[in-house]
Amino acid sequence: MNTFDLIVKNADIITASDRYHGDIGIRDGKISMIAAGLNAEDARQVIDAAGRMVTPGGVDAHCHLDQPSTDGSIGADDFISGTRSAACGGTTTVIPFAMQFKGQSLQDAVADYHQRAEGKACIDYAFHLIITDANPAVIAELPAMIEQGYTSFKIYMTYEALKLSDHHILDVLDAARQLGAISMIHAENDDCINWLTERLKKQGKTAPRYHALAHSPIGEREATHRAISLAELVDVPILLVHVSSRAAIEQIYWARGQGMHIFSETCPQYLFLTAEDLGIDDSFHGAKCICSPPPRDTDSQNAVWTALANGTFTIFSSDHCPFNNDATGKKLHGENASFDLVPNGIAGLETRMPLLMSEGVLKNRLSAQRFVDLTATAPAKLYGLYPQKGTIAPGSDADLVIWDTQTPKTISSAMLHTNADHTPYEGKEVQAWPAVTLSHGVAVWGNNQFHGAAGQGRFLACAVPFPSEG
Ligand code: DUC
Ligand code: ZN
Ligand code: ZN
Repeated sequence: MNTFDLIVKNADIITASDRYHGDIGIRDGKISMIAAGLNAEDARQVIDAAGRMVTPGGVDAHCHLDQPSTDGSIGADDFISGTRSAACGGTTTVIPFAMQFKGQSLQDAVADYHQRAEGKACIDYAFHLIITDANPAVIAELPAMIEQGYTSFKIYMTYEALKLSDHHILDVLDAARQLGAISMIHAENDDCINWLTERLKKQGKTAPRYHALAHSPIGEREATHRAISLAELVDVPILLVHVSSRAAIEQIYWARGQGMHIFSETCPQYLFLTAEDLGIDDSFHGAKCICSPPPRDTDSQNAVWTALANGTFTIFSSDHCPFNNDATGKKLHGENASFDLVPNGIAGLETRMPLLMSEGVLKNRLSAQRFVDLTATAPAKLYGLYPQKGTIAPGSDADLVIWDTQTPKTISSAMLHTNADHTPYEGKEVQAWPAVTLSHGVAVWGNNQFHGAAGQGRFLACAVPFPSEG
């Protein structure tokens, strides 16, 4: 009998802290041994990774799959197409959202999302809760939610159907503190957005490009500072999601300097798109890139790169939330709809890892170890999945990416595995793509083909990130 099911030989192994050469022995879906010179005859299968970086499979901790929208639009990806697309881009764990409708119990919300995921997910998944109604009965449900493995709560400061008042945010933060959970905050000032939107519309400025003006970085900065202040009041760590602007980054940097436990996330759209992608004229074309917060200017792009490299950002996620460019999605209200009626969100699960590897690591903006931390290790730690996920170590799941950095690729919608009918990165050149993605030691992507199957992914119950010491 073979000792290993698979050996990945001659790998350039990269973790968040190390880079070294070795062979990775895999058995029963787990990494069982890492050593130099494992005997190929001890394995049923061998992959020679000579000259190739091998990183942990990505953990994409921000994506929206099969999430019903409050405006009737329909997201392009369900759990099959979304997780298939993730696997083909090197992501082996996703943490989408289970969104509570106002008036719904959290228990009912998670039951609904389990039905959406079961038998469909091609890679492993956990859930964050979106809390839209923080009444006392909902707060009282949180200990049971934690017990069941939902240890992160997303809170919105904007969007009429989702937002919480500062009072209710404090209630959730207080509960998170007692339970050792992490709250994820969408920080944009709702009144600023509504006031600016009204003013722009009165001036007849309704094209997609005005979305970027309505969602001003000043509103993002104010809400970021307010979220930090609320967390300071309660004395609890928070994570600021999808941070887009230099102004917001400066608030986070300041708070860290004060010793506060502020974690933060950014996304590919804030590195590779600008407000100009929403249009430089009044055509509707730019609706494809409407997301919130919107892409900013090159100054903010530079600030995002710096904050990724210097540790201000904790994690790098996609905020994958694709809508087709038709009446189910971007054109829900027609081809000339005002920007505020266009569903927010873009596709990003499949391109997240290749874009950051290509433009970050291969262009020397980030070390390979920092890449691993941002895309896999830090999200696994923050959301209570480490060390099962997010690293290359004996005992960890054999979720790995073997990288091809020798074959240039031009990103096109046709080559991707999402159901979305477009990508914001159409025509962009990248120099890196997974040659092979392993999930539990089995190739789900290789030879430019998806080899996974619906239902292969398993639900992961998350541990609390901040357990009490006592
Ligand atoms: N903004 C969000 O907050 N969520 C989904 C997509 C988006 O653009
Ligand atoms: Zn958000
Ligand atoms: Zn989101």
